[in-house]
Amino acid sequence: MPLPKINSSEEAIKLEDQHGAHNYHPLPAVLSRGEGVHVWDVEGKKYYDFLSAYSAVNQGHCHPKIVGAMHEQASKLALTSRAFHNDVLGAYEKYATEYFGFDKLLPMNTGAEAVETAIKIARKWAYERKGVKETEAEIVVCANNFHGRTTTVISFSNDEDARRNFGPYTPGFTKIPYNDLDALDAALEKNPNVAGFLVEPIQGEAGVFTPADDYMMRAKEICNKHNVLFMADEIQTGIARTGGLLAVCGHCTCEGHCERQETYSKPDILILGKALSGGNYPVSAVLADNEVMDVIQPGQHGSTFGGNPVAAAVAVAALDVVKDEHLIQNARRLGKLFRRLMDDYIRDSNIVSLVRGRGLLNAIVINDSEESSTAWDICMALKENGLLAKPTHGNIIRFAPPLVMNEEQLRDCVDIITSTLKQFEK
Ligand code: IF1
Repeated sequence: MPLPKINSSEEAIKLEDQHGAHNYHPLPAVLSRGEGVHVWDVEGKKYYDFLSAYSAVNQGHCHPKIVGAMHEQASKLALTSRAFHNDVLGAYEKYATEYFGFDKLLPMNTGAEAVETAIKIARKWAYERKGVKETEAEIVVCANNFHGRTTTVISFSNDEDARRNFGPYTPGFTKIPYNDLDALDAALEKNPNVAGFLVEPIQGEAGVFTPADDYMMRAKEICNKHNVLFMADEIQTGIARTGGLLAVCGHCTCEGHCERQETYSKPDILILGKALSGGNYPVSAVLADNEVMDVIQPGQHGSTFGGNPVAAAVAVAALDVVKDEHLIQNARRLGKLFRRLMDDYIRDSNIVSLVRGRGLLNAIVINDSEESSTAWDICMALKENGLLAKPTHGNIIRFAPPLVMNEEQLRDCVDIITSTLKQFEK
């Protein structure tokens, strides 16, 4: 039976409400088409997408090169499982490991699966390479982290909505304050059983918290000092989003891995997802060098779809687009322009207290309580004015457009945002 045609947004929302689990509270926009920086709803209204599916659609909606690669591979060979080889996976793994500068890649599907995989690798490395006693490995994480929604991952979350009533929780995690190097050093000094430090280079869901410029570099040094794996979750910050190939690349804007990276804090374990496929297909990956990745031997980890031919073909095309269209430079340049234009507005605003971020991952803090509906109301007004964004926590609105946006479009979006905010000035 073909998918029934949806004739109105209201009809679509009713169907979801009646037949779908209520695990989200979306803005009442029912999208039916996407192209580049724009999406259209069922009634044909056009919007700028200023969320990019939480930084998955960095390359723009339905990029022809990525969709073409997906269609071609899906029409030829979609899934073999890893019980057999296929003629795409190895080529993708070679391409991606050279692209990011690591020896090996372990392919998975969702971000949370990649985080779980990284946790398993770190623990196994601790037992088999560091000499930690079996079952006593500890992983240090940061307060206000977001690394996904599987049971182990929410075990170390402090977001009550994400965690409450999902116990019993997985042990083996120590929480420290974000952006606090002394706390990291103390935690690693105190516990010789620490396997890894799992951290977001910028805390996205927490409200786009950008740490001190040298936080990643010095955290890596502290991890090295204590023989602890530095595990970077770049699922949201990676792949050009923050104006570098990775957020841990610091100020380097090279369009791929380069050795000249005095500000590059190379992770021992790199975790990718979201924009690894440009938002066209669930593709995630864990990258590491041999001395870490080789703790995984046949039969010890995997997934039905992990490394499937379509995912491999899509990821290669998605990474090509990042280079072909110079998305790193564009994100850096337009991100600076966005924050400058927003700062010009904020100077005289009483509704916005600040704008923060790096590259095209930014957020504004609304001058109201976390419990107020102001941020939501502003996003509803933005929707009416043709721009889609959504609050993260309470009074913070994240702004993350596709990285293919041009300056004229960005200026148009800033005009929409500031004119909408003016409606809420007190
Ligand atoms: C939701 C936001 C939340 C992530 C980082 C791992 C994952 C994510 C740094 C897991 C996923 C998504 C999940 C989505 C909303 C969005 C999100 F931060 F991006 F806004 F929730 F915090 N590491 N982030 O950001 O990847 O399994 O989703 O592929 O769950 O509501 P995933």
